[in-house]
Amino acid sequence: MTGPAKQFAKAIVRLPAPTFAGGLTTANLGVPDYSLALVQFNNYCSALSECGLELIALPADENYPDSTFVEDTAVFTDRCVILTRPGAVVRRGEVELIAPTISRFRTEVRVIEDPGTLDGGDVCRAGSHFFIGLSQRTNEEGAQQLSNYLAQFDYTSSVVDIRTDNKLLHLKSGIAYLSDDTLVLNESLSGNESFASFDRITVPDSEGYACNCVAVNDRVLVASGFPALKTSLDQLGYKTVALEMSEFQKMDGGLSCLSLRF
Ligand code: CIR
Repeated sequence: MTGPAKQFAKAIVRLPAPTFAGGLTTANLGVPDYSLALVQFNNYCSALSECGLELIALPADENYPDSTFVEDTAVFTDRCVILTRPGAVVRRGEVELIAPTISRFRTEVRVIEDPGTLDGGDVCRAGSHFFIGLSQRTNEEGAQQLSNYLAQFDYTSSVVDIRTDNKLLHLKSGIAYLSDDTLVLNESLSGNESFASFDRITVPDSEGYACNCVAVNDRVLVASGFPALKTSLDQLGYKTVALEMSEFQKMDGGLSCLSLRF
């Protein structure tokens, strides 16, 4: 139905800024260590390169502590790219900052406009279908604008309301599409009827952070320290690559947030 995982050729990343610890967070896991964040970021970039991706690495911008989480600024598809309007006002300038780079790779560029808000972390592509999370960051107008743009390019979409789930910042905090109609899902989402037709790998609440894994070509990047999900994926034949993410977890960020893959 939705088909194999997307094959990616490139990824845009942005170096964490020295002001990284000043970003938004609800995690209560302490202050991130900037030097360690840089090490973890470099390992993440190496893993993407080993998956065969060419990296477009942008410089740090200390005016935007969360700007390393580039995923929230755009939604890439094969046919178009949609620039977002992040729900957190302090992050809105990140879109303008990255737009010239993004526009180099797609001629069809659309923009989410006021009063819509949308974070890329709320958008999960599953083949030619896109799940759009309604969250504390993405509102109904933003989701509707994205859905309209996607329809113009023959993609389908549906909305998943996670506004009452206080464990999920974004939809992709609790869901990842692997390939061939298989989803990794947080316990709280796995019974949601939106996903009923998919094969589901359910992640226990104790490993909630691990849901944000990323299928990149023939591998799946997973956060280190979450053995239940890694073991399930290994047993199903996925080639997993475990990466330390502790410093990004402290800022509510996961593996998908650190790159725009296309
Ligand atoms: C924020 O709260 O906006 C950042 N500290 C974390 C963003 C994580 N992005 C994502 O899940 N796509």
